[in-house]
Amino acid sequence: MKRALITGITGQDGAYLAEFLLSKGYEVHGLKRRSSLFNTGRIDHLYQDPHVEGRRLFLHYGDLTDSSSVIRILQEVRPHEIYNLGAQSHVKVSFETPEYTANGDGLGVLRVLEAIRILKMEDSCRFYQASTSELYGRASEVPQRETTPFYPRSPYGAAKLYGYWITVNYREAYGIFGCNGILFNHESPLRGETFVTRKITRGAARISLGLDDRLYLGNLDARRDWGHARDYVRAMWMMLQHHEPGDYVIATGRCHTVREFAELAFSKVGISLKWIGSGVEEKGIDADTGRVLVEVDPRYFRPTEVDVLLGDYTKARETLGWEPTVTPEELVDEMVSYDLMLAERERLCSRSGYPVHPPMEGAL
Ligand code: NDP
Ligand code: GDR
Repeated sequence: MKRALITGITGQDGAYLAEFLLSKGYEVHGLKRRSSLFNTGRIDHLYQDPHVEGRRLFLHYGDLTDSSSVIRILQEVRPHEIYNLGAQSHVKVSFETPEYTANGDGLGVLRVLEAIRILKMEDSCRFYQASTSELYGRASEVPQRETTPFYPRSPYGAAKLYGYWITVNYREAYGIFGCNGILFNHESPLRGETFVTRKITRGAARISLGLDDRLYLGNLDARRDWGHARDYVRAMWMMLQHHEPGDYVIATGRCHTVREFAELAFSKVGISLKWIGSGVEEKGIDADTGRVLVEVDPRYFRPTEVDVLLGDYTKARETLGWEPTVTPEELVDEMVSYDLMLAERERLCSRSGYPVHPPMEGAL
């Protein structure tokens, strides 16, 4: 039985990947960091009682900022495949916590690679690094492909740049089967609520049920190539099954503005958004009632922005046979349906007199 270790198993991609690998018959191990509240909500449905024979999902406490825990877990698990997904993954937050982000997202990659070397697992273990389209930042060409020069625009992008190159270096220096997946934005109902797509689908659902009045967003002109996380974790696995290691762009080849994504999400709850004003004064109004539903809040602007990301995934298609299967419309549909279900549940609780605590203002 193949064994895989996933760092970041409690995150969006970690949850989809764990489910995918279990369905392929793997024994799956996850590195999970300690938190003061339960943080396994995304993988609870995969949980197996530790007292039951034959379980295939195991969690280990550790942290990418702690070499000793990384080495210990690798030694215990001896995985055939490592998927390094753990990271402080929020671009805006990386401006507030640049050193922390560099430590986890940059040096964290080195710690895993060094652990492979220390334990002499270079020939027995394949390594996937969660690289990102944020490496392109202010890109010199659109669409971006594997050969497009990198120009990161955030502490997050700069930390991931180190992770990218140290993976390439350990491949060339020590023969480690290391792959970089240069993944463009990918979303799902499991996406964190502070990323723009989920913030929008959640906001549209809550506004439509009368739980919220308004949604505050930052740069409406940013353009992103949004795919579905389920398609993208399959690409990670395909990279590690190929006969030689490589670096691959994973994208859909289509991009939309944040404004367009909002229009699509609101249309799914029966609201037609119309835009008035411009710049920070721009507002999204309900075309039928004139009520303001979306406002721009400069708090969500970034000191340096990435204007347009659009990926060319030709190499992945031709070499791995990978293709995205979910359209943007289907993605929005799935996310809005899920958020409508959550909002409906909250409304029912509140109507039945149970206390409901929405996130603190400003947290999203
Ligand atoms: P999430 O933010 O949903 O998940 C991040 C995971 O990393 C969580 O499990 C988190 O744990 C864990 N983590 C954070 N810091 C540490 C640490 N110091 N040690 C161990 N684990 C840590 O991200 P996604 O699932 O969306 O993304 C997965 C990876 O792919 C990330 O590396 C991200 O940067 C990268 N990426 C994501 C893209 C996307 O569009 N989603 C695109 C390109 C790259 P906890 O649950 O405790 O917070
Ligand atoms: P991104 O995702 O920065 O691309 O990083 P995010 O959804 O945060 O932002 C996308 C674009 O939307 C603009 N935007 C807003 N963003 C947020 N979060 N909140 C807002 O209110 C808002 N309004 C407008 C942003 O300015 C930006 O241009 C994601 C992460 O998953 C990274 O880990 C990953 O590497 C990249 O995708 C590829």
